[in-house]
Amino acid sequence: MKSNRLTVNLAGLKLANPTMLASGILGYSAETLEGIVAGGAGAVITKSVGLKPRAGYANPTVVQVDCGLINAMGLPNPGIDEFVKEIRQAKKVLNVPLVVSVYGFSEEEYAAVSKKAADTGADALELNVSCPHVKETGSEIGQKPETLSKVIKKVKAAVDKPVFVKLSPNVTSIADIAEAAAKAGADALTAINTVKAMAIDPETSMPILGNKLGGLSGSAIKPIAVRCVYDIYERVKVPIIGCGGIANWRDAVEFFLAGASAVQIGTAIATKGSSVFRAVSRGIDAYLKRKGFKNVGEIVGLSHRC
Ligand code: RRO
Repeated sequence: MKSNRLTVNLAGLKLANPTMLASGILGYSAETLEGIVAGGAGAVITKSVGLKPRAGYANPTVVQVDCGLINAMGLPNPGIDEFVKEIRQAKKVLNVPLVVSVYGFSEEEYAAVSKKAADTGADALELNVSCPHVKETGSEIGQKPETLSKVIKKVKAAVDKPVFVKLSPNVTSIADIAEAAAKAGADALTAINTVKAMAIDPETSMPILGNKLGGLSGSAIKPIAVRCVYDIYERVKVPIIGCGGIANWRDAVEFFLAGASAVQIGTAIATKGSSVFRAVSRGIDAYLKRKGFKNVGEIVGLSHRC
């Protein structure tokens, strides 16, 4: 939908509205991304891609629980050399910014994958330093400030595009991690990735997921995500992208008030379909109009006044 109230400049990316597809449940083919944009997303983020192809974990990889989903996909992806074909195609058909989510097992890998994605046309990178259950990448990098800083600096030196950094809630102080990321040059911080979780089947007496441990997403984690955004906003000046359990305009507004400049939606697509983006945007627009605000930027961090 077109409304000046909804436009956002996010670290140089111009968004017609502040809703973005979260990396994770969808986003490999240009065709699926096109469907999400048709549903009203202001930007899209791909599933995480690495240097080499990865099969991911054995099934089951997703389990539905009260108020959400627990997933342990295990970073399945075709590898960047194959994925550049999708980036090229996506750039041809999408009229919104395309952000490529990147992971690696070393700072060199993060930089190499980021460079290939940027050279192929990605408008920005989002570094996945927060996947909760793959060894030697994801949160194993994002929970160590020094390692995280090295990764970000290496990527920033390799690309000339905005670098977003997606943070994990599974740490003692997300504000400390956010500060390290900001000092290393992150252009925006995404908060949050999934919360470490598991489910056990009483009949078999066994963990349900193939990997046993997974990450919880959906409305169950929204209050955790709002708290994380609030904590980060208190500490750093870098723009924040809120993510975690957003399914309607009220959820999105809560994140803006906590300090987010844009929001990502993922799990809600499973129940609401891709039109959730347009529905959320329309609701935010109506709220801003009713409250007399000219642009969504005016409500970012408003809950910090006292
Ligand atoms: O692929 C996954 O299992 C996965 C990833 Br990369 C992530 O960042 N967060 C998550 O919950 N699952």
